[in-house]
Amino acid sequence: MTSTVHRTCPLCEAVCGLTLTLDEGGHVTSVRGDRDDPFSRGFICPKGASLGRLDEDPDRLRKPLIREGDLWREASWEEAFDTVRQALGRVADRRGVGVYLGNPNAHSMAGQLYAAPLIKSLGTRNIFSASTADQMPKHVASGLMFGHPLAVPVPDLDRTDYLLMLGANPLESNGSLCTAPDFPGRLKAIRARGGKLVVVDPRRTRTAALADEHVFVRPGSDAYLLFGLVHTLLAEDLVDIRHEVNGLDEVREAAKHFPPEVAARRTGVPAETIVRLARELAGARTAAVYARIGTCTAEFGTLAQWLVDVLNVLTGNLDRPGGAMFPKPATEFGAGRRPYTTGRWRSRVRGLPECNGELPVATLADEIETEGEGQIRFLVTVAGNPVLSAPHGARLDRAFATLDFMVSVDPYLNETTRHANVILPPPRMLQAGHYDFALLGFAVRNYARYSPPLLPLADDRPSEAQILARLAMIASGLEGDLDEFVIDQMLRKAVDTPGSGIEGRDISELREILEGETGAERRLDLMLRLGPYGEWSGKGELSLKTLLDNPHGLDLGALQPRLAEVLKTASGVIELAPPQLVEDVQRLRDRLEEEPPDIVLIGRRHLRSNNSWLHNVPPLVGGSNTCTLQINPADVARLGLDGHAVVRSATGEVTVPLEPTDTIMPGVVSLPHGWGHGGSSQSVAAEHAGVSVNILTDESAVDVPSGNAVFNGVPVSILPTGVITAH
Ligand SMILES: Nc1nc2c(c(=O)[nH]1)N[C@H]1C(S)=C(S)[C@@H](COP(=O)(O)OP(=O)(O)OC[C@H]3O[C@@H](n4cnc5c(=O)[nH]c(N)nc54)[C@H](O)[C@@H]3O)O[C@H]1N2
Ligand SMILES: Nc1nc2c(c(=O)[nH]1)N[C@H]1C(S)=C(S)[C@@H](COP(=O)(O)OP(=O)(O)OC[C@H]3O[C@@H](n4cnc5c(=O)[nH]c(N)nc54)[C@H](O)[C@@H]3O)O[C@H]1N2
Ligand code: SF4
Ligand SMILES: [Mo]
Repeated sequence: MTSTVHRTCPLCEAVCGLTLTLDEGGHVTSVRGDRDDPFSRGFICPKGASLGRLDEDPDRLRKPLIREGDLWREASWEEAFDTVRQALGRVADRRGVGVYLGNPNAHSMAGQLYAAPLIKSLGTRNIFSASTADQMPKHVASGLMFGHPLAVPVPDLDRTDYLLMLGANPLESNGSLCTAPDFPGRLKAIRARGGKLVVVDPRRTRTAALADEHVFVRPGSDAYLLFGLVHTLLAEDLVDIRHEVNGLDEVREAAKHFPPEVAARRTGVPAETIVRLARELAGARTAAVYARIGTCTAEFGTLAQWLVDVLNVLTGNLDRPGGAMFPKPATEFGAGRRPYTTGRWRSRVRGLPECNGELPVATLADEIETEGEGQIRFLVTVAGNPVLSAPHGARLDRAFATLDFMVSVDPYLNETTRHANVILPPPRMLQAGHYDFALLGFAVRNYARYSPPLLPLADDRPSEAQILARLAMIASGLEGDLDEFVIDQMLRKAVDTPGSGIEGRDISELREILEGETGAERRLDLMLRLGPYGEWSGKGELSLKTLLDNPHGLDLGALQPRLAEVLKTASGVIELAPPQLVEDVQRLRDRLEEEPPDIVLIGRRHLRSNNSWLHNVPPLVGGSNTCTLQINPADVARLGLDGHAVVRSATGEVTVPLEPTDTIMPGVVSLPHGWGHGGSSQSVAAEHAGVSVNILTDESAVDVPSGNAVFNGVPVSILPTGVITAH
């Protein structure tokens, strides 16, 4: 007997609905796109199609591992947790504890519901995550402009007439900070309805090839280009501001330094193109500017993210259909703190500012290696592989080896977790429930879908939620049920809040009403009920049951204007020119005076990779998914290269096969990240090892306001192999 089941794909931000066939033994025999999902409508990509292979990868750990010297042995869950408890007991000062949270936490209920209590129980400010190797510039820009780091406007893809997209390649990535299953189809639809798509990228990507226009831009220079656009809008009086804003004069003043001719010099985009794009943006019936990883993980990441929304405001496109809009997720983010600010504390060694309660991963190695009070000696990693993913990961590889103790929650023994003393593996993906707390907050349609666990857990095996809850309880030294504690706190707050749909009601009665098989489900039920469509908000009827009754997901409608609801600035209006950002403009001006490097390195993604961890699935590696250096043929000739080359940066060097292609600008080379496999339990990945680009990226370079890593625009030199040079 086979069974057909449905669940959300947990692998990327597109949240596609999947239809799986399972055999009697619970093995996946087929995976298709779920045609009845109102959001993804049957879309699937090769990663989703391989979910069964990934889920049953024989190299996934089935039991906890304990390391003794260089030897690993399987252990019982009790022994594994006890080992952690004892090691934490030996930590005299919790300031010496560090935490690193990796990207899959954004996709799992465990990460979304239990990482925060774990951090709280550990009682340390040494919190690091993949966010500072990714989107922190957007959070900082949104926090300062709109008052909440999660108030991130997304392009209204399905209705816009004009999309200006920078540093994103959704035909490979399927989109980011813009949850849109079948992103490629949605882009094609813009053109089909007579709209225009412009892609700005140092490479002519598959996304660029699909666009009406592709604009080559020099890496790291997007902030100049965006300022050139702002300058033109203001100079030509093309501004149509539809909201109350502070700081227009300051924006005008700052933009004065970047007329199109100046922007052209640095970006390589002709001044006429900049002027034309500004006019097109202003002239389009509706338009949206959207910029992603290519512009975030860059030297001026926060300035670029800020200017994106300055443009959306100036052109009258913020918060209107077809423009850049704020989603209304079923589990809405909370009030946030007022006013939003960064730098409430600073990192011990480099003095880098805290953002959203965390410190830049670019300084994690400093905090481990530098002696003194608060030196990290005990590290917890959850779903992260910073040895391959963090800037200068090679240094972290060495630093992790010096720790007193490390515990990793991860299904694999890999480049990072090999340094752990204890590895706690979560069970199969199909044994976990799935709700996209984070990603639905960036969705281009309001939508909700819950997938309950499809397979039961074996008796002694904890879910990932239980693993993290257990670690949190060990760290807090408290006894009891973490979920019920959280539920109690949330209910107390809601019944005390005037005007809440359950003001003044009896807490124990409400607890009785909550449904769910697990603590995680009960918490989801509560969040849905209290959320903007929820039964207990007085505005709707949504609860866990509604979602269980709609296994293909629930369409909650097109995005609606809602700026007033999301705006949390102290002034109550949009802050168009936050002082921290205006201050950073000087850095942008200073850089204008410097000679740009001859060759710079950028990254890229391949449809069948997912950061560092899908290279162990045979159908996903090989073919065009390889770790090669894309380089323009003119540079190959100029530098006298052939076959392979040595790429050298300030932090290290690697030897890589060349992939000459005129799709990349001269003076720019590209290596994908997540390669460089070794020392891991992943046997297939080991055969396709590649090299880690993060041997070359420099942790000393950060985007100043956010502390975000700089992966794009890294100065490098390229040398023929066989040439021996002094180091
Ligand atoms: N040079 C360069 N570096 C980059 C980037 C780049 O563009 N260029 N991109 C950056 C970006 S955007 C990101 S998000 C980061 C990602 O940085 P990380 O999150 O540190 O790296 P990943 O490769 O995503 O590692 C995910 C880890 O989680 C494990 N894992 C997978 N599923 C689960 C699960 O369900 N539970 C648990 N507990 N573990 C799980 C995997 O085995 C793997 O060890 O990399 C960054 N690094
Ligand atoms: N298949 C696949 N999908 C993924 C991932 C994956 O590893 N593989 N990772 C997921 C994660 S964690 C994330 S954060 C998202 C990221 O999603 P995207 O932001 O779409 O990421 P990329 O596909 O790397 O596209 C970034 C583009 O920026 C360009 N670029 C580089 N430097 C610059 C620059 O200075 N300026 C401009 N304008 N462009 C530049 C690159 O050439 C590249 O085409 O993807 C997610 N989805
Ligand atoms: S696009 Fe993303 S969510 Fe959709 S099937 Fe592929 S990996 Fe899964
Ligand atoms: Mo990411």
